[in-house]
Amino acid sequence: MNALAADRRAYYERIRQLSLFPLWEQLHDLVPQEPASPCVPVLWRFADVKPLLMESAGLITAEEAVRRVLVLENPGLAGRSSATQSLYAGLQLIMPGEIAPAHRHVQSALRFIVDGRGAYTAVDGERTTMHPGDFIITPAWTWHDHGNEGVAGESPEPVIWLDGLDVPLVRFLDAGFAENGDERTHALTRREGTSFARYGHNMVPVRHLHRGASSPIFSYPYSRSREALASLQQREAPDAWEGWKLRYVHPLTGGAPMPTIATYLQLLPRGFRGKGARATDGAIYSVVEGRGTAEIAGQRLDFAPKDTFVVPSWATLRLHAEQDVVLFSYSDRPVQEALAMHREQRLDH
Ligand code: GTQ
Repeated sequence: MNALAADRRAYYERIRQLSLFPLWEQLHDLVPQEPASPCVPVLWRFADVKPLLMESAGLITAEEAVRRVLVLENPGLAGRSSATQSLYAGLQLIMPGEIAPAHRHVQSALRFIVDGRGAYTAVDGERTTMHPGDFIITPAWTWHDHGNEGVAGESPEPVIWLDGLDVPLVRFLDAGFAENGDERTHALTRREGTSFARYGHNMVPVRHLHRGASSPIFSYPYSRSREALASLQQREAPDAWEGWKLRYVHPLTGGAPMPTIATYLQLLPRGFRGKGARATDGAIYSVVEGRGTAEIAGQRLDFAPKDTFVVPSWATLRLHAEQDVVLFSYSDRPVQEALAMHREQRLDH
């Protein structure tokens, strides 16, 4: 080491005592030329995770666990309970007869129903029955509990859904509050289907206007969303990058259903070979129908129904479909758009 390098080292050590360090050693990391996320492409096969989730039911009840969830932690973000830098993902299991008790928190949550029938979630006094493929929201600070009473006349089934929350974002902002309910279940004040009847048909009540940053629709049923994609498929050519892709909306604003998380459903026709694109919002995908491949930053991940995978920020994504494929996805795009920093780039191959 030459004299200057030694002097610098000694100086750095001295100023460290006062919690100071020289910007010039780290400027390139603090102000990168483009995003270089530590988040990595990753896929969780449902065939691997389901047996482990079922095993957890023998170790802990939903009641004791409060939420019996296996967290899908990005290997590039170890120890941070994060799927991407801003968003959390987990697979939650509720066995027949169980209740996951009422609580509320500042974190916004979505449920995307992956497997099984007969469970419900109750949000702010209204129950919603879960069906595979339904997208259900739990807006910030709303009371919610989950249960599984089965479907009348059918044998009871375990129900598994994907939880998507803005947990890392709220932690980053140090803005998290939560509380438990006094009772296991929060009192029901509206009949099931009320929010959808009021707001789910391209109409809204004249005298009952909901105010709030989040959608008054708690459940966006798969049957309706899938039908929209099927009828588009019959009427227009697919986009060369993303097939037919629709975003879920807050019916009063046209924006995302919750302020921090955008959600999408897309259909890729059998044989589709998408062109590459990248965006600053990394995303978590849940496969609803069909097999295919996601090529993410050059890495090929083969997916099947009910698998979950992560596309990091600014990683180039190419989607290939062996069969008709339906993908649900969520990202922090509304946050980036509110802050005027969202960018995307579409490649022509
Ligand atoms: O269902 O309320 O996966 O509070 C993580 C935190 C689910 C929930 C999670 C939660 C929930």
